Formats: sequence, structure tokens, C-alpha cells
Amino acid sequence: MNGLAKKLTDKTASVSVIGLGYIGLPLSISFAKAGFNVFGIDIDNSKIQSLHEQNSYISDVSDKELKNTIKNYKITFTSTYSPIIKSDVVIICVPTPLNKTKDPDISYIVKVSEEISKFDINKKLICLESTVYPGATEEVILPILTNNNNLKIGDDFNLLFSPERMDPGQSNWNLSNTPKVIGGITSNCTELGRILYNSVSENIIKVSSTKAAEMTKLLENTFRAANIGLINEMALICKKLNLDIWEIIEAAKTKPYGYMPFYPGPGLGGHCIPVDPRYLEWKLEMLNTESKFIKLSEDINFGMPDYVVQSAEEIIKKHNLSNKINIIGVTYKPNVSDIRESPAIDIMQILSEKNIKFAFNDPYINKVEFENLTIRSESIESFFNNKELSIIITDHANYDWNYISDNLEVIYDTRNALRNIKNTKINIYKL
Ligand code: SAJ
Repeated sequence: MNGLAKKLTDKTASVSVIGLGYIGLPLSISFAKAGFNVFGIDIDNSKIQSLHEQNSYISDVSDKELKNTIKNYKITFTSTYSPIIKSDVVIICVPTPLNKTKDPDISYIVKVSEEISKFDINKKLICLESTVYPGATEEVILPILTNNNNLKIGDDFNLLFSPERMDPGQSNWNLSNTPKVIGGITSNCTELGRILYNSVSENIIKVSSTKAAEMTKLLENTFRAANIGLINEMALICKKLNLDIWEIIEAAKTKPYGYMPFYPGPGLGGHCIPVDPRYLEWKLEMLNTESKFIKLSEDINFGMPDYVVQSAEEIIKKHNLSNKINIIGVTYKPNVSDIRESPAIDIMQILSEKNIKFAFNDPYINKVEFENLTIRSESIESFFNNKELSIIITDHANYDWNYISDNLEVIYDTRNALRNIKNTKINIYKL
């Protein structure tokens, strides 16, 4: 067994994790708990300061777990890249967002790769977890790493892609029990990756290349975006047929095979589902081809905020309500404190363009920076003004829907949050 394989097997290897967000911080803690000597690296000094004060800024990592890991395991946090010099493994978990023109922004992984290439990467295993388009690891990262040396990939150093599969805000599935897909530039890279990840994940799925591993992640999330697009279109169709889409879904999901429930909503939020298919679509554009499903689901999903505002205007007119809308829940999905790509922000944008006033309440969000304004979360009681329409955009579990519906006369429920409400006085409009 080669030297690195042995250090990975007996956990004497040192592991640097670059990017301490909702992927990198839990990952660094998992590798520390597995026995490795871990260096958590992030250029955001406020994150590093928070970690030094043993305060977690990631909801899936409690302060207690952070304190316990720092106390009982080998983990240090820094804003410099210097630990790379003494690391056997370097794992990259930095953002891969879209830029203003909705094209992939891989500048973060390029920058980090350039920083890594400043060190002697001989005998190291480098792994990318950030979601990228098919081919990016081999076409972009590998040339940067071999730029100023004559190291041979698979012999001298190793490069791997392993898609992150963390699901923020829910605890059933975690790094340990979620199968971990890995694909190396060479089979030796893949095998070293298997040994490494086997220390933190029960089930390792080896694929034939980094490109296959990159595409696996994109298939998973394009599948999700396309099916959300389908169910959103079905919601619009049911509205035209004067049918309740939520009743139809409940009936369809009784089919024990061949069906998987998705639910309509006010749009597509988060930093995965609206973003990942666009990475695949961009690669296809570079190849002068396209995915009809991605384009169609984007048209439908990104059109939902407009549809919601249009429906709200009809309700306001019908009930002769005032020109103000109260938004209940603004995060991109329930029970998380993340508003990235949230449909609520799109809806605020549309309301602002239509000169319709708005306010919001969200137990997870104190304020939203919007058009150089700071809009603060207001009490739900401030919405109990029955000349204004309230819209449920995010159905957090900690909302008391009985209390809310007892104090409103008209509500537009885009999440079927009021499905169990018995109050017959309130006018509930559904998606
Ligand atoms: N959404 C719908 N209808 C649905 C499901 C989701 O409108 O039936 C909306 C949500 O409201 C949200 C957006 O889609 O605005 C994304 O929601 P999500 O449930 O997909 O949550 P994410 O963005 O946190 O996606 C993550 C992904 N995990 C990774 O990429 C590693 C995704 O692959 C998971 O399937 C998803 O969590 C999950 O299952 O919750």
C-alpha cells in the first residue's frame, strides 16, 4: 500500500478543508471525529473568529458539537492557506454560484486551485465537492494544479470529484448514511478517495471518472427541478380545470410504485435546484446543444413569482383590499434561515415594480436588504389588519396556522399550509 493510502487507512493523514460553509464545516468536523488532523480554512475572517469563539454559524452544526470537536479532536481553523503545506488531503468546498448573467461562476474554485498550486502537491489527494459542470475538474482544475510542475496525475498526486449531498435543515440523512459518489481522474485517485471517504461515509459509490461524478450530481438536481416544473405546470392546469392540485397530488401519491410526489410552490429557491441545472445547460450551450427539459422547467419555475403576484392582485380586487401585501415566510424552504434565490425576494421585486406595498414576517429572518433598503421582519399580529392580503410563501413548522387563520379574513396560501384548518370564516385561496 502506498504511503498516502496507509496514512488514510490509519487516519494519520492531515486533511485541509477549504470553504467552511454548510458543506465544509460539517465535513471538517466529520473528518476530525474520524481521527484525522484537520485544518479548516476559510478566507472569511468573521467565520474563523466565530469558530475560535466556538460559536457555530451553521444551523446543522450546534455550538455543543463544535465545542466538543475542538476539545476532543484535532481540528484547527484558519483564514490562511498555509496548512496545505503539511496536508495530505485538500478538499475544496467553496461556492459555485451563478453570476449576474445567470452563467456559472467558478471563480472561487479557480482561485482556490491557484492557491493550492502554490504548494508542492506531490503525494497529495485533492478533492472537489463544489457542484460544477461536467468536465470542469479535468478541464479547469487539473491544468491549474499541474501548471508549474511536471507531476504526473495518479502517480505523483491525485485529483477526485465527489458531489456534496448535504440537505440543509433535515436530520434523517447526513454525511455518514448518505451514499457518497466519488470519481477520480485515474483509478488510483478513485481508490484513494474511497479510503478517505470510507472514514466518514458508510457507502461509497465509485464511478468511472470525475466527469461521471459531476454529471451524477447534476442529474439528481435537474431531475428535481424538472419535476418541480412539472408539478407547477400541473397546478396551473388544475386551476384552469377548477380542480384542487393538492387533492390530486394526495390521491396520486397513494400509488405505491411509479410515482414520486412533488409540490407546487411560489417559485424555486436555494443554491442548488435553481443553480445546478443551469451549470449543465451552460455546458450544453458551449457544445451548441441544449436540454429542452431544463429550459422548460426554468420557464415554468421562474415564472411562478409572477403568477403568484397576478393571482394576489385578482384577490385584492375581488375583496376590495388595500394596496399592501403581507408575506408570511421568506426563506427559500421551510425551517432554514437561508433566503438565497428565495421566491419571496422575486415576489418583493415584482411588487415593488408594481408599486404594491409589502411587509414580511419570518421567524428565521430579522431583516432583508432590498433595493438599498433594510426591510425588517414584522410581527405576525401586525398582519391581522383585514383590509390587507396575507400570502403564505414559506410554511415554517413553527407557525401556528390556527392562530393565524383565526385572525385573518383573506389569505393566499401557496403552500397548502392551511390544509388542516377547520375555520370556515376565512377566505383561503390556494395555488
Ligand atoms: N420545492 C418545490 N416543490 C417541491 C420541492 C421543492 O417547490 O416539491 C422548492 C422549495 O420550496 C425550494 C426549492 O424547490 O424553494 C428547493 O427545495 P429543495 O427541497 O430541493 O431543497 P434544497 O435546495 O435544499 O435542495 C437540497 C438538494 N441537496 C443537494 O443538492 C445536496 C437536493 O438534491 C435535495 O433533494 C433537497 O435538498 C431535498 O431533498 O430536500
